Amino acid sequence: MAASVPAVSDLVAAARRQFTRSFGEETPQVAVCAPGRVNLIGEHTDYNQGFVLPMALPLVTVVVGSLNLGQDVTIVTVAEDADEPREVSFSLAGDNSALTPGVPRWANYVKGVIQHYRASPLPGFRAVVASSVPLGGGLSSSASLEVAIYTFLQQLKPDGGDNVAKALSCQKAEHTHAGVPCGIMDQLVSILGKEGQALLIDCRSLEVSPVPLVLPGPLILITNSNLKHSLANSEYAKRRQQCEEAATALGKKSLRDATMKELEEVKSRLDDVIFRRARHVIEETERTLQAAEALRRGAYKEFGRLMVESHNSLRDLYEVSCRELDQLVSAALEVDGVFGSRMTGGGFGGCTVTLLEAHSVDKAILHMQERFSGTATFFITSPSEGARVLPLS
Ligand code: GAF
Repeated sequence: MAASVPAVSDLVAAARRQFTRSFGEETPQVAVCAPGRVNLIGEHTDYNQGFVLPMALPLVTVVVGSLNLGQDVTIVTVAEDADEPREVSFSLAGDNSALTPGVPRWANYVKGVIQHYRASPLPGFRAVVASSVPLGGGLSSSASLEVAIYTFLQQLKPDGGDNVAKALSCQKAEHTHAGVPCGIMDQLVSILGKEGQALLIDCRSLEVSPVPLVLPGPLILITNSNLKHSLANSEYAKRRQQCEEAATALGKKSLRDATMKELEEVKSRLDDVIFRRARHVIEETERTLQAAEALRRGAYKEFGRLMVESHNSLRDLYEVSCRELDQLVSAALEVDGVFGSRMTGGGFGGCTVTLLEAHSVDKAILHMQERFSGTATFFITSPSEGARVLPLS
């Protein structure tokens, strides 16, 4: 059975209960949320200035809170599996030393966003964070926290309201405070997500074009392997560096500018690993454009085929998949009515995404459960709204 996605109002209610417990007040002044994302195709292309096709999820991070009179900040998390202190306090007075990354690690995202916020000085605040985005599950729990905090701060002190600049500030927070040299996809889709639409993002111009998912159409099934990935400790930074090496060898600013013909021409001068990394990026960028076109036409079989090609390339050329994700994808593809399936996000654990006919959902879940060596969780999802301010009654 697919799990149900918790309602945003339930998360807000949980955060408000904690707010009352922690601060002794009934009603916070502000409530906001920002979603996680699933990437349909275009993996490891964003930091190569290529294309990506993600959509915002109904899974969100909620922040509720109020302004403090001074510059003191207290934040409490209700995250279920936080194995670190759930409360952190610091002062924004003086230099920025209070914002240095440390423990608890979840608070580093908050500190990073404060540090890179586009208006200063920021007032102090007290806030509670609650999230339905699985932590470390490849669905951008970190970007959703960054964007939720930024959106919350915008209610306390307006920053001019430019969405792209907001995404870039949140991305910077991830670079400086989580040590992950991520691209821009996760933050941008968490801000700009639209109900019923995937977003084709040009990660060079940062232009975003909506790609409607027409109803009644196929469904999107997310399968969490529950194998936690750790981007910071993983090979993510190494992949990025390998791509830069390939671009330099090709005499290009980024792999976005390279063609397979040009890559073949320098093959003899390139290390085989670098060649394979570059090949993935060049072909994945092209696949993403084709996939967006296929989705617009409702050509789901073609879209599914491109998803599978993407997965195979991530497995064989980019080497960011793992046995568990491969098992889940292979199992999904054995079921009638499945158009395509692939790992999604940075890799090394986390989730797969599967496009399938509505009548095949139960069969697909059962089959994946049977074939999978671990314990997976499943949910059906649809494209949802990006970051927003929530009503408080
Ligand atoms: C992670 C990163 F944060 C994104 O920027 C992107 O590179 C993705 O991995 C891989 O496509 O989610």
